[in-house]
Amino acid sequence: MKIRQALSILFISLFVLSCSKSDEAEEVVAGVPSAYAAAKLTNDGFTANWTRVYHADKYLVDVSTKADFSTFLPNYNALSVTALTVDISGLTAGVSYYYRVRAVRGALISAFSNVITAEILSTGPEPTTALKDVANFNVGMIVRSSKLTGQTSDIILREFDNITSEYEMKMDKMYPSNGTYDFVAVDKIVKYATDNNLNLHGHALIWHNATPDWVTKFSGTNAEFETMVKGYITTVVTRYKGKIKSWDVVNEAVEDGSNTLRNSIFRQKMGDDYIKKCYQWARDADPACKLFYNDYNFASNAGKRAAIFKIADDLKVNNLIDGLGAQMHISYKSPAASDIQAVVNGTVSRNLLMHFSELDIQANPDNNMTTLTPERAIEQKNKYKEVVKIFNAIPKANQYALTVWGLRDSESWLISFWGHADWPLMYNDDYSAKKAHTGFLEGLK
Ligand code: 9MR
Repeated sequence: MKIRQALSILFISLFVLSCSKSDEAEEVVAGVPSAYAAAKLTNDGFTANWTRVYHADKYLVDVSTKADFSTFLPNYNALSVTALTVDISGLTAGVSYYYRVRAVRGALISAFSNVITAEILSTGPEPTTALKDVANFNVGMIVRSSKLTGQTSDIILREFDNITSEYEMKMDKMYPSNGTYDFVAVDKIVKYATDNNLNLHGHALIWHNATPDWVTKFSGTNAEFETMVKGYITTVVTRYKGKIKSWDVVNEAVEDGSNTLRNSIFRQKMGDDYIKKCYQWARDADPACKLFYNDYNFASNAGKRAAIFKIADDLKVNNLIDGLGAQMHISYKSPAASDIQAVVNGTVSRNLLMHFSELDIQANPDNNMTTLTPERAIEQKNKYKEVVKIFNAIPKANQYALTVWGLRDSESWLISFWGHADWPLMYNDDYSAKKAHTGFLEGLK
């Protein structure tokens, strides 16, 4: 009797155990696959891929040209696939497709995965509609005095209506030795801007990274140093009064990490209010000139953003600032749109002009590519679009310009700065437009 009792307890326990196991399995198969970004984009297809769902027998893949899947591509309405990937082909270049996946086990079907957008590469060159013809704001490009001719100039004149000197309007170039100025390059750029009716943004009077040696090793007293800086700012701003419509007076004054004032030679010799003094001298020299403060990591670092706004607030009390430059040396994956928007919101709420002053978008920030892949070109394009869209939505009265920091990829400062391949700009080396350029245009819509 005891043995029979023991056996029946054993059977009951095994039964309960097996029931609870199959319950578990049912729950698991109801798990939803996560769809990954489309891989291997070509001009007629892509590879859809997704995460494995435990115990699933197969997956059902939908592909549509509508984000709400109100219609399906023939053959791609619940296409049954046992692998975790399927090649989708026969698609049309330039069209966006959407895909989603479900997992199946026996009669059970999971909910839909997230929806992935795959943009099929357009064939042929990107459209070269001139940016300035479509934008309702000034579109800027950097220039070098030695490259104001040929195809570079053709593109500048076709696409842009605002220019910034990449390095020739900095103290190390304009004021190479005490008492001796060199304005040859600047004069050339000013003439180019005037002849071609381009707005010229001045960049940058005071920047710790472009300070000549004789200034960093200044031998006189602090008072003499200050007189020298006043003389320099007054001379330069007066010389180009009415021709250079705006200046970055102080560039990158905030220290990384601490977000306090960088201990530049200017701060050491002139004190914490060196910034205010510099803006006052620039204002006195050309009261109509728009004065900007310009810095990097303005979007990506909230602490730095606050420090920059504090500088602006202090200057604004005395009406010494008109605008803020957010450099926008960013990557295809960061900062988030909300952080870029925070820069805009803080600038607009202070009623200052906004200059996205040095836009370039790294496509290879992790240095894991040797050529720009079609997928990454699209991700980069989407970031260009996002940035332009945010700038385009700024109230007219607060839009100054959106300046791109370089024309062709190989000319970008980023290549030597990071020491590896990247393609951060809107033009290929053969002067053809990249997808990034199309992204800029799409951001204007
Ligand atoms: O792109 C510029 C590079 O060609 C110059 O050698 C360098 C020094 O003058 O400045 C680069 O531009 C910088 C800009 O003036 C300020 N923000 C950071 C930019 C990249 O370093």
